[in-house]
Amino acid sequence: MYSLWKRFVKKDASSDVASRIQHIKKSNVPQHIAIIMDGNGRWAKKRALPRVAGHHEGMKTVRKITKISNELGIKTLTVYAFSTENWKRPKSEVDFLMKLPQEFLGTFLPELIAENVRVEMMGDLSLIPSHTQKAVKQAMEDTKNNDGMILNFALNYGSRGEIVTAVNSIIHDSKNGIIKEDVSEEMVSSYLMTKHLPDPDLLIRTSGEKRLSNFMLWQSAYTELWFTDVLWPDFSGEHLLQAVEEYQKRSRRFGGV
Ligand code: V0D
Repeated sequence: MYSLWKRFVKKDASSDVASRIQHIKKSNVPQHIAIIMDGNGRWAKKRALPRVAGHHEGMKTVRKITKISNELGIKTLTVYAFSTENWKRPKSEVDFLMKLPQEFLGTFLPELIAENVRVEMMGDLSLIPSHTQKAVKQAMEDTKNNDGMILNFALNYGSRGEIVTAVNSIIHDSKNGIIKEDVSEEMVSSYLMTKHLPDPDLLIRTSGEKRLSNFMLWQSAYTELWFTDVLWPDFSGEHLLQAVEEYQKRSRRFGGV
């Protein structure tokens, strides 16, 4: 009877989130995690709610996962908020999505500042509505001196477009004599929107699809990929811990000589 009780207590303690965080932090935490936050529409459909209700719930999940990522000691979290392909959605849905940054920042920016998080963006901001631009630029400005975790939003981002822009800039700088040497991998990296960031160590995609969908193609050359059927609004700290634990197992297996 006693040993059964002891086993119960032990099991309960080892699955405790706080102790798992401590365990994870002792070895090889991914520096940079990138997430494709898929399944918001499906989450809403399952509940007979409009698609935008799923997007709204997904926004709250971004906040939740930012907090636990910070606690884990992750240095950069990049989330795919809006792709260059997402403009093809109905105008009413796009209009709703473009209000989410303001709501997110209005609700959570004070907490992010208190947690020393720096908010950054990658993507072509010039094409998003000016009210959205204003909110995200203000957030970047308000957090630019924070030296904790970077929360990097991919907004109107597409990886092939990013690479094409980089190639054109390289050609431009070559013609102007700013670049004299041959193109190298390091040079291409230094012309991407992620030039100041390490490549992602771990890429998570929720909701069952197993594709990169034009997200960080160059940067993900060596990234560990982790897929789950869980829909983004249902994604929890528990799932993030699972992904990071799996990442640590893989890098222990392949990392050693
Ligand atoms: C909808 C799931 C936070 C994916 C998450 C403009 C689809 C919720 C932001 C956000 C979106 C962006 C910038 C910023 C602060 C917050 C966001 C969009 C969509 C598209 F500075 N969630 N979120 N932006 N969704």
